[in-house]
Amino acid sequence: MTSKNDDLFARAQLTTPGGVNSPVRAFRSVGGTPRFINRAEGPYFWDADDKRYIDYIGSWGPAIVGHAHPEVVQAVQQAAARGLSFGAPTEGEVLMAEEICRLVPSIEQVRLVSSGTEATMSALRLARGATGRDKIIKFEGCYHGHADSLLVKAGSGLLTFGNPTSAGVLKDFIKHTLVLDYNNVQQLEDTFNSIGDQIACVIVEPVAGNMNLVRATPEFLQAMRRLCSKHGTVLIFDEVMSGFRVALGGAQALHGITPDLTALGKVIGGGLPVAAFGGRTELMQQMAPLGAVYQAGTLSGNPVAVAAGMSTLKLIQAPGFYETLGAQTSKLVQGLSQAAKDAGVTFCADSVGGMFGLYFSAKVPTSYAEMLAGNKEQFNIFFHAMLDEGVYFAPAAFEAGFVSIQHDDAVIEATVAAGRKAFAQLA
Ligand code: HOZ
Repeated sequence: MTSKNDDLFARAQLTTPGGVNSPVRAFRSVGGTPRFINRAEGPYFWDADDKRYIDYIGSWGPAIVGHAHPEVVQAVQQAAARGLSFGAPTEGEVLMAEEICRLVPSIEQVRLVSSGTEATMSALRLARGATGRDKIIKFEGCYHGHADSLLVKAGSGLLTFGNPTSAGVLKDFIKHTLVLDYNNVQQLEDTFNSIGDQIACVIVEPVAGNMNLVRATPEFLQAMRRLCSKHGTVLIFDEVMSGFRVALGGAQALHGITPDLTALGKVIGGGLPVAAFGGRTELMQQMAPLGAVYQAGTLSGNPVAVAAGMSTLKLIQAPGFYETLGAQTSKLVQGLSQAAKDAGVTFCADSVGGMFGLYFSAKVPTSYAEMLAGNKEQFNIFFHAMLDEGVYFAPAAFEAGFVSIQHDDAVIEATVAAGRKAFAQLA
């Protein structure tokens, strides 16, 4: 039987590099034909052949209230009817800035942008502008979008395709980027002891979601905070994934750590392009038009995107939202872990709030090296077996997964039942 997914993929490759507009979508790591998604609702989406999948990427995080939530759709429709884009300020942007500052106390002022890449890139520029220093620290396996100076030993698609540092990034652009090991406190301390006063910023995913899911240890984040404060270095939490996902206040709320700047995205756009960076007023006021650090965007604070984001931010504040989201995500990882154990497959899983990781290894990884040691071949077999059963996980072993509030018990149980069949293929 011919598949519309195959047809679309063949056509797409004629006019688009690799047939996709973002590399991981191409299924090159797992093999096979990418599914072309036609529509989505709640915890499900349907491909071009009208096959239904339980969706565990949720647009890589934004679909936290489920796909096409009626309130979000209505907010978008109403905003669109008032005009799509003005290139001038709107009340919605004021409301969103106020809401972000209220929900994330480390953010006293915020600038809205359109993508996580823009948010981290601008935060980096601000840190360098504010400190007058060149060097930055990032951690191996963390992915902060595709700005040049951050595309070094990065996770996500770069890791998936084995090119952790992108071609086309000039050595001159990255000579100031120091890459350290995630969760290695001693190495961080040694680096600060030798060149701390030259470091503009440390940027970190406080829950890494681009090398599968790897938690930062409390000691690691606390050391980072202490060392940055001591040396006048700006601490940037990249919470594009973890923000409003692992808890209402993000990973910084879970850890009780106050970064100087935070990058946000995904959930705050509710599926449309909104991202943000923000932090201490004294720092943020160095941005143009008040200060000398420049950043701008025609679609920044777009009224339709802000409407989607604001209605999503309202829905996630329903009583018990994060308790339910976290509980459902735990049920998923526990159910799959039990299914693997019953089948005799070496497997484990972890979750933080509504974000999870699946690992074909004996223990949950705490570092990039441990994560790389997982059995990628087994993941690929598992991925395709689940896909056949109508369950869509991220098409790469080095990505985190995402659960929505619409993944109820029946959905989780159906996933675990599919998992039992998939693990049986690996036993
Ligand atoms: N870089 C994203 C995953 N970490 C994938 C984005 C996409 O393909 O939509």
